Amino acid sequence: MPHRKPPRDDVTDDEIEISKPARWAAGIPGVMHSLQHAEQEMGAWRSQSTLRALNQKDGFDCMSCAWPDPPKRKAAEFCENGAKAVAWEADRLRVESDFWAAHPVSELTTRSEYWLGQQGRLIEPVYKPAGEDHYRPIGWDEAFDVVARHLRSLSSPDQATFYTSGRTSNEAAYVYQLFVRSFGTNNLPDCSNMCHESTSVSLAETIGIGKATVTYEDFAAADLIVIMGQNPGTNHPRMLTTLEEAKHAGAAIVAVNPLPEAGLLRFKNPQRPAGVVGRGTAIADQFIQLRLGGDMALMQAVSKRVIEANAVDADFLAQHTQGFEAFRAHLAGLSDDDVAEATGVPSAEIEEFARRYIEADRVIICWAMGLTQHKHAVVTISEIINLLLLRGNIGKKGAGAAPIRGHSNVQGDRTMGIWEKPRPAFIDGLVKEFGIPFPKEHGADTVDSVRGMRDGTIKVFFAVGGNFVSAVSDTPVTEDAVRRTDLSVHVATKLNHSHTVVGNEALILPTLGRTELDRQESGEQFVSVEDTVCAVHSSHGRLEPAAADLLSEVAILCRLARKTLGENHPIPWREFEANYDTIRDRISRTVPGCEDYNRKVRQPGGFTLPHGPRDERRWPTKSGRAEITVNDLEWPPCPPGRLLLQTIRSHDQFNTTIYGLDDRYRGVRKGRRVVFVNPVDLEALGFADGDVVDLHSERRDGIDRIAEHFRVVAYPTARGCAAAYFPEANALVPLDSQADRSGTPTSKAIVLRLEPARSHAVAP
Ligand SMILES: Nc1nc2c(c(=O)[nH]1)N[C@H]1C(S)=C(S)[C@@H](COP(=O)(O)OP(=O)(O)OC[C@H]3O[C@@H](n4cnc5c(=O)[nH]c(N)nc54)[C@H](O)[C@@H]3O)O[C@H]1N2
Ligand SMILES: Nc1nc2c(c(=O)[nH]1)N[C@H]1C(S)=C(S)[C@@H](COP(=O)(O)OP(=O)(O)OC[C@H]3O[C@@H](n4cnc5c(=O)[nH]c(N)nc54)[C@H](O)[C@@H]3O)O[C@H]1N2
Ligand SMILES: [Mo]
Repeated sequence: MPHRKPPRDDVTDDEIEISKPARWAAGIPGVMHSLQHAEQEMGAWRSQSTLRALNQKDGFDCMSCAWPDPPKRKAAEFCENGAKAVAWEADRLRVESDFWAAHPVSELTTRSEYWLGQQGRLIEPVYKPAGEDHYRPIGWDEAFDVVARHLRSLSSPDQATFYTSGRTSNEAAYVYQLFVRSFGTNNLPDCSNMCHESTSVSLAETIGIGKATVTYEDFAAADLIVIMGQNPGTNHPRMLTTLEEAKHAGAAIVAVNPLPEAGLLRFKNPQRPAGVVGRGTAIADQFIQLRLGGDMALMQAVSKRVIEANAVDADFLAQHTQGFEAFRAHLAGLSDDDVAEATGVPSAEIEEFARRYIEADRVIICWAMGLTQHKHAVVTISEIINLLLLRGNIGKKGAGAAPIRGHSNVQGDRTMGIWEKPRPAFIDGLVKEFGIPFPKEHGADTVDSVRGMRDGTIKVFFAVGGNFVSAVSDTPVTEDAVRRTDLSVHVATKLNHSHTVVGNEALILPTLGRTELDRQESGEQFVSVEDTVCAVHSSHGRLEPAAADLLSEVAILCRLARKTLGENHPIPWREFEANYDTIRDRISRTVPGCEDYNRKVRQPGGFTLPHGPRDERRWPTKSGRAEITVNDLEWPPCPPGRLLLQTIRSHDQFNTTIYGLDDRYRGVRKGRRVVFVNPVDLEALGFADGDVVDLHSERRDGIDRIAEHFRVVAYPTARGCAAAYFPEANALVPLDSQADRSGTPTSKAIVLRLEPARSHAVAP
């Protein structure tokens, strides 16, 4: 049995160490750090051979982020954080059978995510019966019986909700949505609801398809790349290599962010000998430090200047768009004072940005959570599209809209039908293929599901992956909601906090990870995934499974379908489980763009899904044209004496999975309960660096939401803004504080009041 120093679960904030934020990202420390992590968890040999297969054409897809693989792979095509994700999954430790008797649920729920993740891989199904405080091992068959019994006893299929986190493969996602819809509901919430939903809503409306309009190759062909609300150095580290290549090919880069993130400033490439010494590559030619939520104003201000300078692409506008005249008229009334208040950015900087935009023939605009998690997120993204359309920057080489997705297969899951609001045509296709009815009424998204559980209309919670209660907002409300269910079920690789927040009965069903060999009746299987630029390819696990009787996600879902729907159900679940090719045959026939899927996905490097606007400037909107939209300017209000708080990721986490307690680039070590505030604001509010405070979130509902005991860090964020880590700060986001029309929790715009801490010692 491998040994590892037992993780400490008693770290207090008093140990937090703060130093200066880094000025550059990824170099020797990046690589060293990842190897250290990997060897500790996987062992030296396994880590070498596993990491070598990561993101190679015949290897497995990295489960960290959705950044694409380059057409020409390097020998080591992974980043520090990908290596951490692999090491975390390929852990040699196991949660052994006696663990469950030793640790009651009431104790586990007080443990940190860090501690839970460090217990090792889950290897057998466990069940917590009603009225008991312990999980206990249970057979697979019995476990499926428990779920099927609950599902069949519901008075309506809508009394169950089925969550997906974006690590699920295309094959598992397809089978999952088929099972859930055969059962009779569209309650298919997913992590997208909390992530890029605002993007999907805006793009569907403006260009007719909710996905990026660029391919990997476009980056090297761009004249200008704008990176808004995204921290690639931590969250998409391989993107830095792409940006570096684009810079060498002549692109300029503008970064728009309230924080001077290390990866946006300067990059030292660990894959090149020259990268690890010397000064590396400066990334951003212009850094616009704007106030949280000021992006809509910035986009409108730049669009206005483009129009005033007569720099629009009139032919493109006439041929491909509608709404330009109304947009021009609307922007004529844009007030400079409003722009200044919303952005906090001097007008000279906006002029410079506008000049760069006008001078560039090919422009890509990238964005991520800094834009999608605001109340006015959808219209903010629509303003990006407006600006791109003005100069024909969609559907040409080196240009386009580039939402950068989070989870490695979040986009593929949607393509496969994981969506609570399916298109009628998609459902019609399923009906035609399988010859049985499927529901069309929209189902519950993530926040709706919490409301349903809270109000008693949803009684069964089922999750394939993810960490629902830690990822959703208003933590105490969400926890309480799940505790009201009759049954909560998690399909997972490792323990997390959601598994300890249980319904009356609860199950944890362990599963194979993406690194592992997946053997079924017909032999070794592979799965497929889609990245953020619509490239679909196969992924082959390499390692021996963590335990002999672990089931794949596909197997779990097929067996559950058989138990729930009966052995005579017309969908061939048994065949699906035995041979994933049979699933892909159905994908070919029912998912647009996936025709001949089995062949195409086997090509080295896979294939790219068709995309009307990108490929041929064909716009699948209602009007058949790209829509230039008119949107009234919005930005988040912040009363005097308050700050706007955003919740972000540290360098040592993947969402709710905490790999370690350091955030190297931001100069934080040994702790996570920190709040970053501009020193001028700190002084004005009567606080100082090093103070310990409670964070209070203010909302008109009168409820005082509190996250206790945070160390104040004086930090060069934009004035009036603050930042703390997710998920520690999720308790501060009110459940009903959601983006208009997309429903995404507003995790980047919380009205914050600082108060001296009432208590001391709080768990990390
Ligand atoms: N290592 C690692 N990789 C990951 C993840 C992880 O947790 N760890 N998570 C994955 C997932 S699911 C996702 S969705 C992505 C997330 O990737 P990111 O979107 O980069 O993640 P966040 O940490 O939320 O960072 C948001 C960034 O936007 C900035 N920002 C916040 N508000 C605003 C605003 O109003 N305007 C502008 N212009 N900027 C703003 C913040 O300062 C920060 O730099 O990463 C994916 N990759
Ligand atoms: N305040 C605040 N809240 C946020 C955000 C924010 O920026 N601020 N970001 C939001 C975003 S962008 C997202 S995407 C969500 C993320 O929400 P989720 O996707 O629900 O959360 P994760 O932390 O990614 O889920 C990690 C868990 O997935 C399980 N897992 C890992 N690999 C596998 C696998 O191969 N199979 C299975 N079945 N399980 C596996 C493990 O048990 C692990 O603990 O959080 C959202 N919440
Ligand atoms: Mo995400």
